[in-house]
Amino acid sequence: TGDGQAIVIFVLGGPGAGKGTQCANLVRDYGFKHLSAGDLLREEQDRPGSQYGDMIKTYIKDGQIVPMEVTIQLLENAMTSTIKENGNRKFLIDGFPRKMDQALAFEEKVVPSKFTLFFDCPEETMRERLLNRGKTSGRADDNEESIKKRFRVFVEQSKPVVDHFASKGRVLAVDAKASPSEVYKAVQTGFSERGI
Ligand code: UP5
Ligand code: MG
Repeated sequence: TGDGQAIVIFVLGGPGAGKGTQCANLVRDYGFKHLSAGDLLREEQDRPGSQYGDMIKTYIKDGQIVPMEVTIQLLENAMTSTIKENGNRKFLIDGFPRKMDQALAFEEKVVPSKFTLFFDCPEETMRERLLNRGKTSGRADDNEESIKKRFRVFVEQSKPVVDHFASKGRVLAVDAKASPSEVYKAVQTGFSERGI
């Protein structure tokens, strides 16, 4: 694919843990390209003529995980065009992999990740953040019902991915309850400990 030399950090954490917020800081200070799987799916959903639009819409509203072929293809396309356009090979892949099969497929077919940055946050805190954001976000899944489903999918399917990587010593876990700037400080400390 030509993405073989890319440096990939997976950014995981429950819905509303602050993945997107912290990725923006890392883009500013470290020159990463931020690829949010959720954002890419929402863009594909809205792309005129997309054969996946309706499917993606249904999955997102239900908090379910879109079949991995679609998401991996969107990520690979975005990586390839970033590398081609500006030579940047440093990627934060946010909100992916969300399921064990996705983790294995991506690391085998695209590129192994350097490590996973995990934002650890209690559900109650995430819930408050999402309901608050839902007042203005326009996101179809920022409502009580969808949030409940997203939490369940995270616990049952996505957290096991984090646990798997952690068992191999491949996770930088950060407490995500504090203010954005305090969380970011912990991220920076962890990055410098890893030579980044
Ligand atoms: N906020 C952030 N940090 C804060 C802090 N420290 N203190 C106080 N407030 C804080 O933050 C959420 C809100 O909290 C914001 O208002 C922010 O200001 C505030 P954000 O940074 O957006 O959190 P994030 O973790 O990015 O939350 P997000 O809602 O994006 O997480 P999800 O994982 O639920 O969403 P995502 O877009 O990744 O996925 C959506 C759906 O897409 C999934 O449910 C699934 O259906 C589908 N999907 C797939 O199928 N496959 C994939 O691979 C990826 C997604
Ligand atoms: Mg996000």
